[in-house]
Amino acid sequence: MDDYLDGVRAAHSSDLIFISYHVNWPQANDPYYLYNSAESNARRTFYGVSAVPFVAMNGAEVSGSQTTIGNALINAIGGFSALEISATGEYIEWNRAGNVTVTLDNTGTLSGSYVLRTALIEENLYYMGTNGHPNHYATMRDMIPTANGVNVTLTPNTPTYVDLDFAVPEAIVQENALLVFFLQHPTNKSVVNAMQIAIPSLMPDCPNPPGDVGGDMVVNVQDIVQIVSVIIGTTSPEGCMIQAADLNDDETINVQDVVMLVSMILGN
Ligand SMILES: [Ca+2]
Ligand SMILES: [Ca+2]
Repeated sequence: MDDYLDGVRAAHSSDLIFISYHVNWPQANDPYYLYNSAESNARRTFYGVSAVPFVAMNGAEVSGSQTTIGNALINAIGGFSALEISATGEYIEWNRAGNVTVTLDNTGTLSGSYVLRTALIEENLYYMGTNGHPNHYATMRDMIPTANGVNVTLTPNTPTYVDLDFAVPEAIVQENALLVFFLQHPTNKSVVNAMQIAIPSLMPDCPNPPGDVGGDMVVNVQDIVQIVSVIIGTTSPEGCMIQAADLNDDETINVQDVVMLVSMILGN
């Protein structure tokens, strides 16, 4: 079943968004369950799952043969949604934190209470489970801010905006991480729409060169003053400043970076 769904997913990667919640069976020590068992359990309980494999679509279980399940997913592609989800924001690789503004563009008649849920998922995990399935995709690592999501009240023909702060913990490979946003009805569990955004696409494209801590596009003695002020805490570093200051790319700004900057300026 897992292999089959992986195939469906690969064949329709631009149309289908998956989130894989790992549970404690058949294997109680599944590392992706143990990593965030509280939120995996919260999602399992929400859907009333008591056995796996379990596929939920629009809040309801899709059961039957794997072909039946796969076809149900494929047939849902292209379905109309009166609400579009988009997100913009910034993620700073260095401090592994970011912020996004999610727009729920309600161009139709949807109204009332919904829940915006956001999952931080990780692709391309490898762990040989007791079920013989080693490759794990779209694995839920964290729910932002929690598995409860954010309650929103929709008004017809009116966009709703949700601001979210998030972090990508050390255990997760940033380049393989994505945020999945989905708007869900709180009781019938139907999903109005979903979208996902890759974490690397939120990383700022810095115009300033390495060493240009001040951001004036020139690397000179002023940048030494600026990097020192970052280190002693006089300046709180932001996006491109951080990237330019961390010259040895070890995700820390310290005296080693100052040494490199000085030698850069001296032309050594
Ligand atoms: Ca500069
Ligand atoms: Ca450094």
